[in-house]
Amino acid sequence: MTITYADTIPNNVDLGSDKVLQRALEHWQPEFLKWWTDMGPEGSHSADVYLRTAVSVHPSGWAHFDYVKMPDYRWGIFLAPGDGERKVNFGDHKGEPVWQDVPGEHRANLRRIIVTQGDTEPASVEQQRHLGLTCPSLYDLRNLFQVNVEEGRHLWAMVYLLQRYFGRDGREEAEALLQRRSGDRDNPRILGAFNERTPDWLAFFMFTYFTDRDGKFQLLALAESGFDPLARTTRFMLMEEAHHMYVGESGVGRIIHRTCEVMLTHKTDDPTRLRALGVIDLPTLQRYLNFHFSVTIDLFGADVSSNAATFYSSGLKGRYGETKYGDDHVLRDAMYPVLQVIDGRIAAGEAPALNALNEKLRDDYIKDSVAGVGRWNRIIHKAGIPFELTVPHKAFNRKIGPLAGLKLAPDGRIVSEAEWAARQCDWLATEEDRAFVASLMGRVAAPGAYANWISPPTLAINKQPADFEFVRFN
Ligand code: BYC
Repeated sequence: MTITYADTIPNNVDLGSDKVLQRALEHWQPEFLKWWTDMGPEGSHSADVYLRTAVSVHPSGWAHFDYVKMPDYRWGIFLAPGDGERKVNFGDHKGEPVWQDVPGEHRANLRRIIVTQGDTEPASVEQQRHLGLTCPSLYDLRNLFQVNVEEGRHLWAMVYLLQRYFGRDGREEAEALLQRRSGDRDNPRILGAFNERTPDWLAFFMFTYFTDRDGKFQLLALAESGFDPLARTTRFMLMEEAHHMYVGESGVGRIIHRTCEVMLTHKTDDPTRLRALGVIDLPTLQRYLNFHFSVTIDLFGADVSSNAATFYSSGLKGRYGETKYGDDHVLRDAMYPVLQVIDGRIAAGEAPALNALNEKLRDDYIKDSVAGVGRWNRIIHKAGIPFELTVPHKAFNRKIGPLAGLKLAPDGRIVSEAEWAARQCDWLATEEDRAFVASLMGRVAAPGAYANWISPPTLAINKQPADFEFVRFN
């Protein structure tokens, strides 16, 4: 069978003219579809979903809405436009023209970065695959599916780079991306957070708020890359990532809104009563937040990392907003604050800025995360409720880097093993919290209907009303 990929895969990389790439994709696409059938959203394959499909990189083309069956979604390959003049703007190659091909000496590191990025995309689809069965509304179901197909497209974006620029190694890596499985004991996904479960919709909204935001910051750092195809690919991915974070922020915001409404109507802040009234109490939200925040900040890697220094010096991965810095963009003489553990206590320290680039990106990420938590707090304050959500201390519940394993309260106070054991249930979502949240999850799938524990959106998608039939079941 001849498949005309240039037609079925919307792209701006002239797929039709590259026979080697075409053959590689011919081999990979059926494997991808098999993976989607086995590991993609459960029970969704025959539904018509009102999806946004990117058909070109132009403003009029990347948000094309229509009903689509997800297995027929056109996973396109897009690079943001290049200007032909771009120079490497940091590291040892600063000032040289960007690379249109992979420099031999950086091949292994580039491959590793692309594979790590690529691995997160199918991982998140696997983590979310059962959620459709318990959607709180058709609007939310559609958003979940939108996120899922776009993560699939982001996998395509990384697989395109692997297959186009890394020959046989790239083809093997592309296959391995479909073989690892989130949470699998023998063949897990690469990074920790992508092996956690996303068992309920509160976890999904927290994940899309916090963990997709790691995506934003990592992609922004890769968008600075001296390897131009990677920079241009990630720049286009960022446009989709913004919607995923919006799903998370507005999802948590709508849960808070609904909880506050019930708190005011029933004049209570008692978690037990609120749970009996079928909404998620604010302390439970805080414990979920603490979990997702701490697991996500681990994704930035160790505070001091020679890998990070190498990625930067060799021009592969820059800083978030690299060109906005007024420094030398080489960082050989600069220092950066990091936390140290001395005699079991946390102390302020310093590390060479080059080695502390993971920490720098984590700090940028934390600032951005805190801003959205402030917007959630505005909903609570507007309701006149004296409660404030906060992000925990950055050393809280860490598993990666020198802070890993420290026993800390969310406010940063070092606690004894005994206090940790006794209070952990106040700080991190417990099995009982998760069981309660799971008990609320039931499928609400009539147009315009919303589960009791979440408010309808103030704005639906593509100017459609909140009672639009976002998903049609067949
Ligand atoms: N879990 O030197 P270090 C997204 C490993 S999210 C497990 O600090 P490095 C998305 C590390 O591999 C964005 N292992 O590492 C969001 C290394 O192993 P080896 C994804 C970890 O290389 C939602 C060792 O520990 N993109 O797009 O400086 C939905 C030493 O660590 C972890 C990227 O991450 C961990 N959390 O930094 C869908 C960008 N952290 O070599 C999608 C590409 C570290 O000793 N990746 N290790 O075997 C990178 O830039 C880097 O790989 C990292 C790690 C920043 C992740």
